[in-house]
Amino acid sequence: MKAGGRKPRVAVLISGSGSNLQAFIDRAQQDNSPFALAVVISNKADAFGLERARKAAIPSHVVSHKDFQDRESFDKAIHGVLQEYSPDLIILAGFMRILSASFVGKYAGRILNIHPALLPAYPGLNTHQRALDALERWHGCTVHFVTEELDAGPAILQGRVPVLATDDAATLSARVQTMEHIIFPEAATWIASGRVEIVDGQVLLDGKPLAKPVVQDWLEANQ
Ligand code: 4DW
Ligand code: GAR
Repeated sequence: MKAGGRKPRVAVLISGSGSNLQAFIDRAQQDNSPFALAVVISNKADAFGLERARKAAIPSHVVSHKDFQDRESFDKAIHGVLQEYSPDLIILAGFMRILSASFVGKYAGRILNIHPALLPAYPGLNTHQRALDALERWHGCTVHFVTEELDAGPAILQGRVPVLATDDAATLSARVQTMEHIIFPEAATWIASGRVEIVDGQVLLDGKPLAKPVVQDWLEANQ
């Protein structure tokens, strides 16, 4: 990622708890951090992630979707805040508002989302319960580039976790979230350090086309 000789700047968009934001804060605070956190934006004033940003001394803004008549004007307001911080990369960390095609176009190839399933399996909501209901043996999370089509942009990295016989949606979700906190900053590191780029909609890892996302297994990550 070209960032004009400085560390790539990351903006994190949140709506809630911000545990993924915390994983980015922890990574950014390490000595060899490949990126700097420039700003946190929440569409909800009571998101706990705002508290995490405050503790880490990262500027934060609330842009409530309720203050705008339509999606375009909400997105323009988000864009306006982002412009003050000139981010190189935008992280959707549990951000729950659909961004319009024109917004996504302005930041093409520079927006990442984490989805709590092994895409293309289980797009949409309620993924953990749906995986349990289908008696899946494996579940997980996917970091992907955001395009205007939901849960469908090119995937970079997946975290795979076992589904245990004793799991309910809460225990499965907790295992998946542990993996999210590992792979999301990792994927951002690949982009910030120039290992991953997107060219004509195709993800390149170390210059080679990535036909499928890299898969990181639970056991590997937690040994
Ligand atoms: C996502 C997809 C749909 C909704 C919420 C989140 C996944 C991540 C994401 C957030 N914004 C995005 C994405 C994405 O993948 N692609 C784009 N933008 N372009 C969803 O349906 N949200 C609804 C509201 C929920 C709420 O406020 O609680 C909505 O109407 O926006
Ligand atoms: C995460 O588990 C993420 O996978 C999910 O929201 C949670 C946010 O948690 N995202 C989606 O469902 C996107 N469709 P956090 O606020 O603690 O990071």
